[in-house]
Amino acid sequence: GKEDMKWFTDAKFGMFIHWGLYSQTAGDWKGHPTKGGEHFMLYERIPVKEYALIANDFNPTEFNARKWVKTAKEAGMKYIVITSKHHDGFAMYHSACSDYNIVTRTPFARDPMKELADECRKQGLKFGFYYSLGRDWEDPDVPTNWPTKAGRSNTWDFPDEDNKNLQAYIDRKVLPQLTELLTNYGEIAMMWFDTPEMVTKEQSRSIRRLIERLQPHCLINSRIGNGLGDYRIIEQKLMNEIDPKPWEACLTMGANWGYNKYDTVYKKPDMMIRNLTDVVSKGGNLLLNIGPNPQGSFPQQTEPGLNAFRQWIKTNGEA
Ligand code: FUL
Repeated sequence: GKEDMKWFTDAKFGMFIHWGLYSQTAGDWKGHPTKGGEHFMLYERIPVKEYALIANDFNPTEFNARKWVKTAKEAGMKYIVITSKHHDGFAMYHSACSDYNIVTRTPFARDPMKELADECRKQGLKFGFYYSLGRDWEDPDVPTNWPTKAGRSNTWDFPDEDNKNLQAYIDRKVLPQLTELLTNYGEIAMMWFDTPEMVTKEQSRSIRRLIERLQPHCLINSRIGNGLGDYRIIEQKLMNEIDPKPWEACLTMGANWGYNKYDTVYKKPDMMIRNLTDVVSKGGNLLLNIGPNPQGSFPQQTEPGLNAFRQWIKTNGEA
């Protein structure tokens, strides 16, 4: 409902976190640098079987939910949105319906989504999940057929694009995983979908219905597809004019969304502050992204920006 939008339009500023197996490889694959950042599995056409082996090394022992949430809070951010599953299909939480998940497959064996959800509640931040919808390179039934045929789906493991059945994937993975995410983690403030691509209106509707049933106050971004979201997002750009309808700009601090060790030049702190004031002055929210490193910490390059926000808030009050 309309009232559910209020915390969002009041919030102005949130933290986006891209964290997955791609954070572990950090821009390298078999000794060479890769293109595509967190999309390198697609760029390199890596078979799921091989990509899955990254999980054996995934052990971010420095991960500390209390610290992450505190860092966001001190920077003036009011909510956190984190990748529960990116395009690679790997669940960053304990999923019972797919063993391709962090608890089952990695030596880390913890559910960081649970720890973060609990910490956000404790420290008074809203918490939401990113979920890659129309791209999943682990599932055999996800065609993208866009922008050119087979442009963005896993055609090396699963070459038969024409016989992929998106509905089978939605029934087998999407709806069950959304049910888990909206049942086992307390109040979820938003579902932040990505890449709806081939998802039909009826499919978007069924996803929306499920969310409304499980968590009626959960906001849904526009990438649920087919005009069925509650608010609009823009990616890696700013808005030209004031938009009175709720919207959010997502920007990343470095060049990639997921951690990449070759990504060393981050936005200057004064640039980030100008981005925030620009977005807020036009009626939007800024969702500013950090990609945690293989140890499970925020990269040191994020510190100048985060410090600047902390200082700025002291002087100017909250955005
Ligand atoms: C894009 C994705 O392809 C990127 O990896 C990232 O998640 C960004 C926020 O959305 O569409």
